[in-house]
Amino acid sequence: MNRRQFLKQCSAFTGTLILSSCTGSLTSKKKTIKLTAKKKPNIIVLLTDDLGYSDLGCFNSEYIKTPNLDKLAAQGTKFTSCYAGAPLCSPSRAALLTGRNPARCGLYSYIPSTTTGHPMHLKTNETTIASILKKAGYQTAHFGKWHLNSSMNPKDGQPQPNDHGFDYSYGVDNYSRNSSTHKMLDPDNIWQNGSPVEKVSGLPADIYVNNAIDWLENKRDKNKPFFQYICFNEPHNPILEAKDLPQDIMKMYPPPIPEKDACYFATITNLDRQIGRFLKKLDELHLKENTFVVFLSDNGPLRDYSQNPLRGFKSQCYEGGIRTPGIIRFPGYTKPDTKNDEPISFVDLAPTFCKLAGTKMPADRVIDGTNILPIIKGGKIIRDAPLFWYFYKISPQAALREGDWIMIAKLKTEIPKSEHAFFSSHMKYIKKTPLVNFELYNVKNDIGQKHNLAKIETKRFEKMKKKMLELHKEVIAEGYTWADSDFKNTQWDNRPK
Ligand SMILES: [Ca+2]
Repeated sequence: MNRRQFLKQCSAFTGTLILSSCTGSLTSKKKTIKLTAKKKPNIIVLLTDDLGYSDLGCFNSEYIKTPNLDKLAAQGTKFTSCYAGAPLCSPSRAALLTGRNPARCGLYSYIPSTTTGHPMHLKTNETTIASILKKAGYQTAHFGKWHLNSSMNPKDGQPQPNDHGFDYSYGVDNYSRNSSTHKMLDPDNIWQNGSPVEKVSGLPADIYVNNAIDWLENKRDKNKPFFQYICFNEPHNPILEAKDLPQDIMKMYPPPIPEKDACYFATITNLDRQIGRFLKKLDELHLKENTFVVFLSDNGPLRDYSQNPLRGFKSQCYEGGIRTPGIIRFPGYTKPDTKNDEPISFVDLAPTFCKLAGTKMPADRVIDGTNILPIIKGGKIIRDAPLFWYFYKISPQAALREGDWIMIAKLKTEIPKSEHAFFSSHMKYIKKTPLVNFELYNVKNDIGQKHNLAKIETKRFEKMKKKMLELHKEVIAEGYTWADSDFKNTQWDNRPK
């Protein structure tokens, strides 16, 4: 029985059974955790952009100073096998918000930036965790990079954060940018709840933390729980220039460190400083104890060395593209200064937040993630299906993790590199191209994926290959087909057919 048939069968039973079976939380029943807090916990996601696995002090960076995130890790748990939803921005964010493989949601690649009218977006028939939490009595607020549509102007007709369950939104479609200087400094493309905001002075991390603090202090109803989804632009390219960064931070990275590297390091240290300012405000507002905080990166880095000791980069399904630094602090659940190497993924967040809020994920669709509270508490779970990644653009295009093992595969042919954006003509390729060249790694012993054990672990290889092929077939069959008509009257029409 495949998972879709299973889902169909589930729907004959009661809601409780549907949820527990289809999200894999039957297993977690064995280790039931009762939420004893009278008040529903607040939930905060701190999401960075293209931050590498070794770009934080607490994740073994040789150079980059991140005292505030190191402190957060010391107060909670560092997750060393934490996976993004995809090796690229838009699909990864779709996975975080829906708990589903992004290909199921029709998010196959990044959404080209601002005013281009690219049609790909997160459709409103997807149910986000913000919508679910809102129904459960939460206030929901989004800050910063959205990247699930190509325009934050509601008149352009694409769903906005407000259409996906956020009561409040203050951010940008993709980059924060000043239209005159084309820099991230002093952006003039921020939208607030569907209306444009005048130019705002400063760096994006400072601006979004200012707004997130203002929301906490002045805009929310203090009697209700909240969900803050704070999405930073840093340290994504273009890297900020030395003169635009705080000078006291630049002085931490003097020559002979090359200026380009110094600016990258300083960008992350400033990001850390802003996150520290935000966390200090949580303390001052006495919110620390009943708040679940998770820190993540949406995908691996482009910059060499930032991925160490992993293989591969952003856009690839090797570990360097999908494994991210993960930190969770949730007093009473996480033990201070602990490290956890159990695999967890963006798709697990929505089911976990549902559990925290005492509510359920939608029962009418496949949810790929699982409630990971047992892991956060130091235990283990058995998943209903292995974690699976698929990103059609760059080889290798698929990964499947089961226990300590990860299988990698490539698509039989590749889309020409010149076709960087997603076009409707790619649909045929996405739907029809088979996976080939399977590789197998034990990432517990071989985190750098240097030793392909496909010809040694033959039984495991065949078993995992079968599961990967099944999952690939399933998510591709479910994913929306973007048609030529979706691209009509946009500047993306008349592209390669
Ligand atoms: Ca990214």
